[in-house]
Amino acid sequence: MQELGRLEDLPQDYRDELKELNLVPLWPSLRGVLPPKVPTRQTKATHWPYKTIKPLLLKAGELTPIEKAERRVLVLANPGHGLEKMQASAAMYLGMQLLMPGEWAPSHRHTPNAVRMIVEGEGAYTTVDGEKCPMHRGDLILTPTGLWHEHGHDGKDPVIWLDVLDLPLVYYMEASYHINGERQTVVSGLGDKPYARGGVVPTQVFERSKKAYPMLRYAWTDAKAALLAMASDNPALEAVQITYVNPETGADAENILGFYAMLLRPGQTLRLPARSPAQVFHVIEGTVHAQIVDSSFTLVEADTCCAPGYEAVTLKNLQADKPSFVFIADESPLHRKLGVYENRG
Ligand code: 1HN
Repeated sequence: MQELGRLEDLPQDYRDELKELNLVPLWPSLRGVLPPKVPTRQTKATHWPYKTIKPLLLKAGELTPIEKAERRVLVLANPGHGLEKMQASAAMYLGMQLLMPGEWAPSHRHTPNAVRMIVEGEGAYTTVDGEKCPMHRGDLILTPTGLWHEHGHDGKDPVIWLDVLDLPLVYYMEASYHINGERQTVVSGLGDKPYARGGVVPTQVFERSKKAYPMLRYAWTDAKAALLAMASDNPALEAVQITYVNPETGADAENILGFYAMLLRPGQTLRLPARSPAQVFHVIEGTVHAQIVDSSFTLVEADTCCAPGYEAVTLKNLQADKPSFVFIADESPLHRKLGVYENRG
């Protein structure tokens, strides 16, 4: 490939004049922004073991009252991006959040979309758009863009969950902001109940539901049952995976990031193709080995890791006698909408 001219090749007075006028020559930087064949990725394969996070998060519970934190979170920051950027990948933010019994994280809404995957503890809830969503281990709760949300805790033990947001992207777009609100009035009923049976949705006899996000809570008991049914119904099915979708449209549950749950059969090794979006893996149940580029991680329950895009990932269930279950978040909806999605096999 043709070597392009360097900045140093240009006379200093010419460079100074360009700089003064807020002008930059493209050719010294062209290969940097448009590298051959594979993008440059700052996202490094990174493993965050839960056993190292939990004591530090509980310590934060002693050091910082909820009133001083609003959200008591330790951010899972990818060192490839620089820790201060608070990003797991180009578009994904990850954090582990702690709520102690009796605490309340006040109502707000913001432009980035969030989900939470409940890791540990009983008795907490998130109220989203007036709907009180109970939190149990493995449940997925959406707080999509613009919807009011607040967290409360009526139980006895600390509750911890994993937050996944598209914050890095929305911030990069200069579109990230929040509004604080009042404690929400809870409306009766659980929004996910009418959607808990596959293939049937409520009929809108008189008017279409105006809710852009009809389902805000995806119970782990339902997701797990679907995975177990898929696995037993089709023993030859290689990848036993479900996508969290909007049940009214069939589209991804949120607009920017995609969310999935996977069952790895006892002892199964599964090679996931090299696709353009970065991915996050979080073990809901079991023990999984992940091979990502030159890194290999042993993920036990509640561990989280991330993988850059354009790389194959091999997952192996280290349990020989039981399935393991993995929650996956990725940037697929974003890549597909922007037309840059690739599957390179
Ligand atoms: C947020 O609103 C929550 O509501 C958690 O629990 C983490 C990280 C960045 C920006 C907003 C929450 C967040 C966040």
